[in-house]
Amino acid sequence: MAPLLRHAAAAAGTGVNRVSRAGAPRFLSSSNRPRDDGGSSSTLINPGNAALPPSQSVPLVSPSPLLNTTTTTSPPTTTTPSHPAVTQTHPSSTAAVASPKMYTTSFAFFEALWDAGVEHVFVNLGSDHPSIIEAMVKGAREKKGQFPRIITCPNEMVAMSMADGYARLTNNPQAVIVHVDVGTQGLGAAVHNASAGRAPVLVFAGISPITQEGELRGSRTEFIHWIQDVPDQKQIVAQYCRYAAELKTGVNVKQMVNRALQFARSAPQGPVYLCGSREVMEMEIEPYAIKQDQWEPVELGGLPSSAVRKIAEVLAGAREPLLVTGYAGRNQAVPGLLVELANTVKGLRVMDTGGSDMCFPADHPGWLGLRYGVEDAVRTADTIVVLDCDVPWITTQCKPREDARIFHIDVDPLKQVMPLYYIPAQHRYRADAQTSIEQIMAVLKSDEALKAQLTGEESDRRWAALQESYKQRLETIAVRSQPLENGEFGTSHLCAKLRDICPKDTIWAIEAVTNTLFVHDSLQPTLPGQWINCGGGGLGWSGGGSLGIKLATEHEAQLKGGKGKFVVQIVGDGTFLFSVPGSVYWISKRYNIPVLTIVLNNKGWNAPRKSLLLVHPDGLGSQATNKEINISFDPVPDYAGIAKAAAGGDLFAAKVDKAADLERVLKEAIEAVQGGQTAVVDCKVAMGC
Ligand SMILES: Cc1ncc(C[n+]2csc(CCOP(=O)(O)OP(=O)(O)O)c2C)c(N)n1
Ligand SMILES: [Mg+2]
Repeated sequence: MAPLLRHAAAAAGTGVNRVSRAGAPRFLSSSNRPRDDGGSSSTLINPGNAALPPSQSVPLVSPSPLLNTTTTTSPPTTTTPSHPAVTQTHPSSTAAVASPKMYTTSFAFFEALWDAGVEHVFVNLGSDHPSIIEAMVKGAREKKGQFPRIITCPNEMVAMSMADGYARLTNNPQAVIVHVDVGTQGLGAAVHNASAGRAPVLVFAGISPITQEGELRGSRTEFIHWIQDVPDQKQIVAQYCRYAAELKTGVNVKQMVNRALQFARSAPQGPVYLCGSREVMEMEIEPYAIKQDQWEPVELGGLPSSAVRKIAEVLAGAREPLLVTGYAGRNQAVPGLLVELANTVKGLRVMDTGGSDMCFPADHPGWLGLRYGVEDAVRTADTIVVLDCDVPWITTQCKPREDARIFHIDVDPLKQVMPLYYIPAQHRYRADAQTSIEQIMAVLKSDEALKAQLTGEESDRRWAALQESYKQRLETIAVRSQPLENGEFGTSHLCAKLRDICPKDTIWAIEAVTNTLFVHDSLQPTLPGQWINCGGGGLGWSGGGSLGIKLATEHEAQLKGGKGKFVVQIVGDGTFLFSVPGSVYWISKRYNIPVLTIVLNNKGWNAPRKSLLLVHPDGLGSQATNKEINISFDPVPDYAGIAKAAAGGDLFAAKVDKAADLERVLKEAIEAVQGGQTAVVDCKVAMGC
């Protein structure tokens, strides 16, 4: 019996052109894209497999022109065993007789992705993917312009980080295809990063064949199919995923894909994982469509009305109000709303905690910059609103006053995947940031008593004090951004230069570890979406991440007939090596994705020393050399050279160690990138500035 929705293709024209909260178009739905699947009354056939069990066999009805009922018109396939242990197992195996036009689970999977707005699939292929490869070729040939673009990724972590970067900029999930258990493990820290960074990404991996005697097409044909058969493959990444499931049949693959995407796109957004055996992915099914507009993510509400009034009243009466955030800028409408709030509640300051996104612009006097949980304003504030934030302060280093009024508004205030989490908030709400701030603003603007409280002398005094402290903050940063007397320079100077000479709307992809605060202070991002920080703890995000961001900005601009923004990756030297540069710069060259990479070369890992000193300030290691505590990169790798080799030599590679050369080299690198060539500049940075 065919699924009910199988004949819903005609009705599926109800898809809507979804628009993000920030107003930017997010998806091209099926309604914008002419389909050419030949209608929905096609036939499910499996011409060569007499052994097909009843659960996978569907009666023949009027054959679709897309489906070929004869054995095959393509050249006969010869199987070359990839391992001496490979044997041909069962005469009914259909591997050699499959029609090139067949409509399989894999093909429907790609259709589902496309119809859901997934336009790129980052792939690392293997023996689990014969039907995936067939589907990719069929799609490229038969559905030109209506089939996801496939990007070959020689390393899984880079693939996932690309999809992650793309999603963080656009909120539009892309897909990653990897090889069974080993490819899933190859995703490595990228799954952690996507989860921590609230990046919606759909990962699919094949599962080793579930039959071994040729009972079904896809049955085992290679030695490795035994070796890669594991008890529960999805458990490798499930704890980082919003949803992890196995495709057990092809007949509802589109529903399963959309269910996964619904989880990925519902707050808190994050990665999802699907896996399916070769046999299930090979299964021929009847072409079908679903009603795409029925698969929107869950919408989060705002604050209860009593809470809106309470927060508005406390903010209006606060002597020293503070807002701490980390992800609120993912919705690019929020930074502007926070500016409105800070212009209304004069004296409100906003601290970013580097969750991921630019949440508050550096040109507002309430800007405290990005701080990792340590900032005087946290110690002195009498009212704190924690808004979409994981770590507002680090209690052992810095904590709020005992009598501070603390409100926690978050899409995930319980931090459901963290075993240990609590903050001393009197009130906590699961609510959407934009809606919540709009609600609070509406009360502040309409209530006469509150309006009176927010204007007048006291308010003017606070505003003046805020301007003064902001001025001092900028002066401190400017002093730190000077080159050193010995002609060298630190990260602050380097980033001040970058800010001066890169385009104003540059998107910064940041993984600067112990230099992050200097980078943020000197770049002073002001535009929503302009700053994306890894946020997770799995080093190596920014290589793939910056490529994904560049791909996304180009793609979105092209849809409007324009050009994408300039993208700069700023990365620690240790982190550069974690990012798998051999893959990153090959992909950058292969797919013409030009980005500028700045390597912060401080000769190794500074972070472990900082961690050591926080616990053993006077311990043995505190006096030991970097070499002795095993954090030094000596001899120093040729970072730009590694990238150039990966790009087949076509890459702008440079090193700078003198402030006098910096501007010239950076300008050359920027020019190269604007001309279409990726650039890597290895910058020797002094410590602590
Ligand atoms: C995948 C992974 N491995 C190891 C670590 C532990 N770790 C945290 S910071 C760091 C050093 C990073 O070095 P670098 O990028 O040079 O930054 P720096 O410390 O010099 O600022 C390491 C190894 C990690 N976070 N992630
Ligand atoms: Mg370093």
